[in-house]
Amino acid sequence: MVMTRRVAIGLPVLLLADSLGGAETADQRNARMRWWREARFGMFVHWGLYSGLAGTWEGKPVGDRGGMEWIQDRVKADTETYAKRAIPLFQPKPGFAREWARLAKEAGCRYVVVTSKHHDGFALHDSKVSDFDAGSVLGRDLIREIVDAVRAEGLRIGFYHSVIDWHHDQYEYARSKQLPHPLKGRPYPNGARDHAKYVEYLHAQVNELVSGYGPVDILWWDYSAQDFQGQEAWRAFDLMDRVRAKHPAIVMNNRLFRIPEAGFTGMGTDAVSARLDPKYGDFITPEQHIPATGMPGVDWETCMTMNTTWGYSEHDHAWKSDETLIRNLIDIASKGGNYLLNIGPKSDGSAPAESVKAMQAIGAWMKVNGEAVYATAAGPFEKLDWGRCTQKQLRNGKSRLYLHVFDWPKDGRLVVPLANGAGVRARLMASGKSLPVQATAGQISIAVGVQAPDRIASVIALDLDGPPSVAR
Ligand code: JFZ
Repeated sequence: MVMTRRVAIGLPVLLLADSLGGAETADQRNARMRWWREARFGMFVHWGLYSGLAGTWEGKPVGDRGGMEWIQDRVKADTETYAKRAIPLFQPKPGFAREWARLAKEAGCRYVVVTSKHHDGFALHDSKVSDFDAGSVLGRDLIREIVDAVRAEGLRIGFYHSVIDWHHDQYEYARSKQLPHPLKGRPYPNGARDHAKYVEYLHAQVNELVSGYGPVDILWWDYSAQDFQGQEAWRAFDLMDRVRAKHPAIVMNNRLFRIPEAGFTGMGTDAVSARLDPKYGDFITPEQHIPATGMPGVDWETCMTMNTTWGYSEHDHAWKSDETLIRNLIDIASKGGNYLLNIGPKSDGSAPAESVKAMQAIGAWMKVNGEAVYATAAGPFEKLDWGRCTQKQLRNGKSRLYLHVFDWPKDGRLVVPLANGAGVRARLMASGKSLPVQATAGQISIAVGVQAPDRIASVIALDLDGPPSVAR
């Protein structure tokens, strides 16, 4: 049978699409993406051999900014040297995964994406096609431990999987000028390489990850270059088909490719555009920044570190404040995107104290205001001086706006540029208290009092009898 680009999602009506060899319909895609869109908030985890090195090499800090998960490339070490230093330091404690899962749950995350393999090529699962993996080195299947813990908290699980692989002796790193490699510029130490053999290995390891761990909800690929990407570099379409054959409802990002049709305008973490043909993936991945106007018309997720490194570094103390992290979450949701916020656990799996504190602060805010983030859509206003807005459609044509107030009005009156505000009902999310509303031409004024309930962001719910009409 010819495998279509989209394997039917398994509902009878969807099998028709597959049997007709058709692509997934918009309704089918919306049904598959629904949980992800409603989730809005996930926890990213970067953890591997680099975590034990912690940004230190030969007793000296490699730096105090930037990704220390790249330490092997930053010190230009070959895999043998890197492994010899890093493996003895990588000592996952029992129960590390349960701590992660509980932290994600407490923070209000709905999914967890963990690095099954980063660029160094070390696999966290017990791989039968590699000896550079947790099974061979530790006698443990760390992915199994993580998947079980995440599911036990009722969260969705995703794998970040790097197609770049600095350890594999058939990976032809000279094929790209843009992709990094610790040996770049030097001849292959083992003579001629056959990249097709590496791609076979890549597919075999991905097949292990989508075959042995139950339902996988997200495949977070990373990353391609303009000069080496897609089917040529990774047999990308075959890889996506292989994954979808096992998990028809899985959600995948766009990073197997680096072309305009896949949402890329060049290299660099902000070289993204709101253009995505679903055959290249399901969502766009702005990294370390929030697109100023969101990415209308496509699914997107901003991934971000809490300091400046994805993998743990004992030298990076540039932690973002709770205010910044919570307002990022709100800003992203107000533009219709997801927030994938990273923790970089230490070599034993414990999360840095600063990360725990930040995730707990976010969780405390979400406990009160989560309704204003989960399952919301981008707000209708282009710009609000005092904060952000998310919205929901309610039954029988009614709608609800969530006003996230960052700067509380000193005069106690919050002005909203709503043209059809007559009869609107306002209440404070924190207390449920109703608030008086005056509607005049082209705006409403809500008597909110002079004391903000939350110094970071206070939410007011506005119920309308129809869709909002924004004053021009
Ligand atoms: C990639 C990884 O290199 C990084 O370590 C981390 O895992 C992040 C989430 O994903 O970051 C990138 C990807 C692409 C570019 C730069 C950093 N690029 O195209 O310049």
